Amino acid sequence: MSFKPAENQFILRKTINFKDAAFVVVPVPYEKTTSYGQGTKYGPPAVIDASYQLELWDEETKTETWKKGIFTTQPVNCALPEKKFFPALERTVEKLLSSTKALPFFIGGEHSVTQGLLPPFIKRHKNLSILHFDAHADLRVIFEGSKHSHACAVYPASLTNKIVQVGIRSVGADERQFHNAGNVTTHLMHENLDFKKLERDILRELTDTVYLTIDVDGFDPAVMPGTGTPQPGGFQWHDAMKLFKAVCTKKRVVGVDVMETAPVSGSHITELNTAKLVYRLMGYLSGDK
Ligand SMILES: [Mn+2]
Repeated sequence: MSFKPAENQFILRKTINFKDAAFVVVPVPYEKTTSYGQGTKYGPPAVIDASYQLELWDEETKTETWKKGIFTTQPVNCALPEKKFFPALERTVEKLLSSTKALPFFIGGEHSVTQGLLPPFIKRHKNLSILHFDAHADLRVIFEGSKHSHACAVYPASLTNKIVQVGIRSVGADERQFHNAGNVTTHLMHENLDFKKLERDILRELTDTVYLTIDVDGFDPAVMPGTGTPQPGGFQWHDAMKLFKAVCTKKRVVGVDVMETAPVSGSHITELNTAKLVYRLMGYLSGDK
């Protein structure tokens, strides 16, 4: 089976054949549990619109990554009630993984979406580990009445899979027992400002097969101002790129999600930077290992 192309394709307006894609972009504009700033549901279309402002030649990777083939699907239906949405999302991801060898990039949407994305990857890949880039630990069992809250994004996966967290500078009293415990290794931001050491540590802690989940609030708010729950003191652009490059070139990355872009009226910074991040990661993932 194949997926229907979106009207607006990431980076290029021209639609390629689904079967020719090296990367599949899946917009997931889901927003139900945002607890502070709102607007993540507007993230995916804003990121795709912003992608047209990027140069096709990436000045760092020195490649025209679009030539590898990027196919953007129509957005996932996010109008379902919470209880139905997550099983439906899992089925969609399962179908996607059975239909293509292309590497999926999911664009959110609030971070709880990751709970619906991960199970098919966990089923398929033995010993999958998760690199979790975020300001927040997202390890709550339940938050404001929902297990599918953005504040619980990686808790279910932490019960079965290795999770390595970076950028973390906000941990709640009700989740602190889960950070640096069980399957979770948490690199608190202020304790890990030696980024060369951090890179060595995460490469050692991750298994060979990695899923990368990125909350844009892992970056400093100067880099990503448009996000629901910002925290001061996050990653600067180049420090984060070095870490991502190391992981993308030294591990087998099987899936990526980039979540929590919430456009700010009158400013395009966050969606443009998110689009650049997505294109850059595709560039890192295009090289030979
Ligand atoms: Mn976060």
